[in-house]
Amino acid sequence: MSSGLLSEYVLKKRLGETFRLQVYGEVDSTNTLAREQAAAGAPEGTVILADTQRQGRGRMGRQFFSPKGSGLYMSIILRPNAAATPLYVTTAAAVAVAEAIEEVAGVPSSIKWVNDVYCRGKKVCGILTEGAIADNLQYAVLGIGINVFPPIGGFPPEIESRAGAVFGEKTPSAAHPREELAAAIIARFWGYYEALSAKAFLPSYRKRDLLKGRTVEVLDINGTVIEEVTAQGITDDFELLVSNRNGKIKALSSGEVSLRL
Ligand code: BT5
Repeated sequence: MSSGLLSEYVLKKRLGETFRLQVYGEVDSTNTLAREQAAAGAPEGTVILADTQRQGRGRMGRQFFSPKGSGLYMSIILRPNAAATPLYVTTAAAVAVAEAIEEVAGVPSSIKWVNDVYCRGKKVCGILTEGAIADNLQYAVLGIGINVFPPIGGFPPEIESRAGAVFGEKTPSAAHPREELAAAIIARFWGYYEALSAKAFLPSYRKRDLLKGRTVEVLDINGTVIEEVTAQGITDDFELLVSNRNGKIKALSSGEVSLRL
């Protein structure tokens, strides 16, 4: 199901004047555009949204499939203080997305450590926070990509088994579901971001922890499987506690490894 281009009017009506919204049809990547604008001095709270991306990016040079008419691709420019690490930005955003999906679509959602949101066992959202660091964080760009509806023509074969859409087969009751979802995410994220170091989103993250109790494969940055572990939950600093076959517990850091379910 497709709902055409995003409505700037509806977004502005929901979000008011706090944010500087820019709504595009097609861009290379909203994160790239936001980084260019941030480097040129664009203020915090600039939000760039697009209906489709030619070169949507994931972490470590991976691609993010960004077809038109069915998804939400947005980037928010932030100028965080020293206490606000990219990891806190990412995890606050993951919680904001999961909560907004439940609010707008009524679909339960969970967080796969640390930057993916899942519905019905499938990845519906990926988050990519990028920053420019001089003495401290000059700016950060928070990028969020969501499959709101199943894409026209389906997902590409290489992600078909793992990717899903928020609404799946369900027909949304709202007139502007993508805009409602975007507005709910931005508003919720902003609430957390304004007091980021207080980590008010931590209990909500723990409630939605997809991995806790599950056995997962740990991959290094080259995608090589290092070991199989059981996830035990996250620390207060978003490290993942895991136990190996011998029951030995250690903490994994999100910058060093990724996980496969
Ligand atoms: C992410 O990376 O999932 C972060 C994606 C961030 C995308 C947003 S869209 C707005 C902004 N502008 C950008 O250019 N990027 C941000 P990662 O954890 O590395 O996951 C990438 C992997 O997810 C790929 O290698 C695929 O396996 C899978 N994938 C790609 N497209 C997907 C999609 N649409 N839905 C679900 N999974 C997908």
